Amino acid sequence: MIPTESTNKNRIKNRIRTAAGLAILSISVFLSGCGSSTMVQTETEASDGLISVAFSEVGAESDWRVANSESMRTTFTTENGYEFYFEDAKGKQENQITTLRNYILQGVDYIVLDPVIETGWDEVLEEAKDAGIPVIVVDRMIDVEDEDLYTAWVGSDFQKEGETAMEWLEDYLEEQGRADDEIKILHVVGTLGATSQIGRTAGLEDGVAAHENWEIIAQVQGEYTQAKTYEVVSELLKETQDIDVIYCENDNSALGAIQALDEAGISYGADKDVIIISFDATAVGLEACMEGSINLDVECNPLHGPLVEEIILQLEAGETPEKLAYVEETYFTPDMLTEELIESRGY
Ligand code: GZL
Repeated sequence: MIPTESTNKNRIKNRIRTAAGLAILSISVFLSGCGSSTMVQTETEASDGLISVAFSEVGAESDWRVANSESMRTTFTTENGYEFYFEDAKGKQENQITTLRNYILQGVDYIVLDPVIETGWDEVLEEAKDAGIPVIVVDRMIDVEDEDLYTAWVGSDFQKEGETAMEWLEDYLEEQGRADDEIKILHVVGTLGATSQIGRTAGLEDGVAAHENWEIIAQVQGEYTQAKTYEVVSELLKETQDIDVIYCENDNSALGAIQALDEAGISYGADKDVIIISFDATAVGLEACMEGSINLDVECNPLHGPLVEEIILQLEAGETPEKLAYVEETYFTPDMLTEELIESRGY
């Protein structure tokens, strides 16, 4: 959607504010001796009439992440009236902070941040605020002293995702006649400190606390990747194979666990010994679910681009967006899935 006349006026106002903010920032940074000697660029390269949107992405660690990046790229196109900047932090917060500082010096109109972990953002977001650049947080949340350091957040209710998994597990065990069995759970944890990890772990731990016959027998760090999960689950299977459920905090971790189970000759999935629970509902996860290798895949919608654009257009029109915007999500079991449905989802 091409911005209207009023949005151009707001942007010019924004840029004047940005230039002033940057002038102060560059003088203070220069005087403090830790700034570069080159003149601070106070304007992006964006040709006139385009809104510059600069995205700091966590990395490319999972299929979910790739879909999230693609959603932003396909939303903020030149045809839609945007100049889009993108940096992949390779999972490192220090890379994101450097990227944000570069965006601030470029004087972009908007910063979009997917924070690898929740803490450590106050200082750089103060700099963005001083430069007059609104920050929209997506996916994971930030834990900052001053909530005004970000304008809005778009993402999922991760604890609810975990609770959904626990409610499904209770019903599934009931159907299987295992409601009173001792249930041993292996927990494959996502990136420690990520909001998605904090929420999904809380959902699991609350579910276990509510069932005295359920027990988490081990927590291993899968880091949201197939390779790391394969490594840590393979190691654990050398110690014990007395496992009823493997709770994987994303699809790539579920695929890593499945790879380790295959090598150990352990059956898993629909109506088998080991129940596999996963999160994200990306195509790779849903394919495994449809064939019965994953019992439950809880959706985590990565398509944040359109919601972020709604927020930016509200700001351009001088309106105040909601602080928090939750994406719609559901869950999938093998009986719910077809090739057509998976194809239709686009990620
Ligand atoms: C969830 C997101 C998580 C995904 C993983 O919103 O933060 O990070 O569940 C991704 O696949 O790596």
